[in-house]
Amino acid sequence: MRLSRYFLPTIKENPSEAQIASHRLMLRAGMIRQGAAGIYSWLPLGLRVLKKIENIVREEQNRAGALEVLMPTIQSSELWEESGRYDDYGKEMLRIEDRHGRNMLFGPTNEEMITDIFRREIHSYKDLPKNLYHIQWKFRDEIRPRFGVMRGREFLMKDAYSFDLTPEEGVNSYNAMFVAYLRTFARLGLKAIPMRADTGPIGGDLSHEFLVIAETGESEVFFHKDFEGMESLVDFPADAEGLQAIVNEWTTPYAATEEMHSEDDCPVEGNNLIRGRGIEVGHIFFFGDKYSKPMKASVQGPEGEMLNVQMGSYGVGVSRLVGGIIEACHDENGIVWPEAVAPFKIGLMNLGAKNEECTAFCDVLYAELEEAGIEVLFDDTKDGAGAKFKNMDLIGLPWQVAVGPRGLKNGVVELKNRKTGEKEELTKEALLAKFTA
Ligand code: P5A
Repeated sequence: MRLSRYFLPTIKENPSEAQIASHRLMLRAGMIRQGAAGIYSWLPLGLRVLKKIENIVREEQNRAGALEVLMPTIQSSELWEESGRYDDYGKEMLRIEDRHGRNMLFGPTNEEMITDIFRREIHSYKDLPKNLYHIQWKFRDEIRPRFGVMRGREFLMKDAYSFDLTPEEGVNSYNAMFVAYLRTFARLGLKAIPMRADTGPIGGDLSHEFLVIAETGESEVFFHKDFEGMESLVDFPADAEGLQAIVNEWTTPYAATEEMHSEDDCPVEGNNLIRGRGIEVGHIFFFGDKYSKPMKASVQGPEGEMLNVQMGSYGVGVSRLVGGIIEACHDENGIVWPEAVAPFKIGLMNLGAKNEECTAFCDVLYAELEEAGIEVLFDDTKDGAGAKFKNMDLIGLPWQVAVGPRGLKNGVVELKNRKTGEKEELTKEALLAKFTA
C-alpha cells in the first residue's frame, strides 16, 4: 500500500479526551474516530488489526470444533421475555420500537437467540454436542463508556454457545473453550490469566475471566507468581482427559479478581502473591439449564426421555483486544505491534523522494516485496525524513526499511526492528532473502 493513496490521518499531539495509552495511540495512529460516546468508526489501519485479531480468534474456535454462524444485531424482545431477562437486563439494553410498535433491542449478547435456533432444529441427543459461535457487534448502554474501545457501548464480540446432553459433557465443552482461549491469547502475543469469576447477568456457577495484566486494567487482580513462568501456547489436546489436564494445570495456582478475592481465605503467602491490574479480554460460563429450562430447549435422550440441554457461553472482546494489545505493546514513541496482528509487516520509507534514483529504487523494492506476498506500507510521500521516522514509530509496524541516497551509494538500505530498535544495513537482495526465507 502506498501511503500517498492511503487514508492514515495521524495526529501529532496527544488528544485531550484520551486518558490511557491505547486510546491515545489509536486516535493518534489514525485507527479509529469517535461517532458518539463509546461508539467508533474503524479507519483502514485500525480495521486491518481488528480483522487480524478476528481471524486468529476464528481459527482457534474452528480448531476447537465450534461452528461459525452469524446472527443479527437486532433482536425481538419476545425471546428475552421467555428467558426472564427482558426486565433483568435494565438500562444496559438499548430498546427500540419498530414501526408496528413491536419491542426490539440491539443485542447485548445472544443466549436467547441461539437457544431458540437450537430448540427449533435439534431434537435428539444423537446430534450433540454442538458449539455455535459468531463474531458480531453488540450494544451495551454502559453507564461509563471510557478508554476508547476498551469499554465501548458498541463493541465486537466473539460469542460461542455449547449444547450437551449431560453436565459432564458440558464441562468438557467448557474445557475445550478454556484451552482455545489460552491458545488464542498466546497467538495474539498476550499472556491472559484465567481467574475464577462472578457470573453476573449471564448466570451459572462455573466461570472464568481471562485477564491480561496491565497497569491501566479496570479490574484489580491477585495471582500466584507461578503464572509468570507458564507457557500458554499449549497444543490443543485430542481428548477429554487432555483438555482436563490443561485446565487443571491452569486453575491450580491461585488467581482471583477483586470480587472473588478475600484476604482471609487467600492461600498464597507473602511474596508469592502478585497484586496488579488486568484487562478482561475473555469470559466463559457454564450455566447448565438456565436458558434451556424456561425456553424448553430439550432433546430426546438414549432412553427416550426428554432432557433439557446443558449449555455454556464463551465471549472474547475482539474490539477490546485491539486496545488491550496496545496497552501491553507500546513505548514512548508509539505502538509496537506483535507480528501476528500488525496491520503491515514492513514500513518502507523513501527518504529521497525528490531524488529520481532513490525513488526508482524504492518503486522496484516495493513491487518486489508485494510480489513476495509481504504486507508493506510504503511511505512514498514528500514529507521530510524526521516526520517519516516519527510516523512509522507511531504506527508501530514490526520492521522499518529506510532507503536514502547516501546508503544507496554503497548499495544498502537500513532495516530497523521496531521492538528492539536494532538496525542493520543490507543490500536489497539480502533484505528480500530475509523476508522471503
Ligand atoms: C459470553 C458470551 C457474555 O456476554 N455471553 C456471550 C457471555 N460475557 S461478557 O463477559 O459479558 O462479555 C464477553 C467479553 O466481551 C467484552 N466486553 C466488552 N468489550 C468492550 N466494551 C464493552 N463494553 C464490553 N463488555 C464486554 C469483554 O472482553 C468480555 O470478556
